[in-house]
Amino acid sequence: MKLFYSPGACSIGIHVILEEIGKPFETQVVSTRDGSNKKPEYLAINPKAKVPALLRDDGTVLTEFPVIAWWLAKAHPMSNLISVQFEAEARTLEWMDYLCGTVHPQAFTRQFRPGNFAKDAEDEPRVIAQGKSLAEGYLGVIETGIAGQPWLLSSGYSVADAALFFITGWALGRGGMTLPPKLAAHHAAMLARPAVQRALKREAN
Ligand SMILES: N[C@@H](CCC(=O)N[C@@H](CS)C(=O)NCC(=O)O)C(=O)O
Repeated sequence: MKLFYSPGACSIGIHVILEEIGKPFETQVVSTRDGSNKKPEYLAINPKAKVPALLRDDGTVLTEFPVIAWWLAKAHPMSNLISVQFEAEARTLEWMDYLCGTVHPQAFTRQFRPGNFAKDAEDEPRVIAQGKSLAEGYLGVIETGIAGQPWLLSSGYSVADAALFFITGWALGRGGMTLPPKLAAHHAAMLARPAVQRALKREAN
């Protein structure tokens, strides 16, 4: 398998999941900062021009964070990255959809790429402020919904925690936010995991 990622992007969550699984995998940096994701070489791999993308051993490429995470967890059941209980699996997917489909684009893409939303350059500060305000609200929803102490789900650590990790990382880093207590504990617990440390180290190189 090969993961296409951009350092510091949401792809860190899939990077963490691959490290948790522990099977050998390759990585290729596709920087979204320098626009490498829009170059023909990468568009041939993922026409959506987004990271993460996962090249699987059968030569096919899977995209969309929640789907890659779900597929990796189901393909490696011994890693215990998603509950085998029907309801808990649904809750895992529910969290990943919220984190990747709402919190990521509405709160953080607004702040980091305001030009995607603004009418013109003068409108960008309004878009950033809107992103910050949405982020506060969304983090409040997650804080209230954390059931696992420190993990998101009472069923235990899962791929949804890897998705939350990129959100808390952005909130603390480029977002300049202070995390509420349960989210701060979640982030600290993630940082203590050897798989997370390995992924962060590779992305820093
Ligand atoms: N729906 C996609 C979104 C992925 C996404 O937006 N990735 C960002 C990095 S965090 C990206 O590739 N941005 C590049 C761009 O929009 O130019 C998913 O869940 O995987």
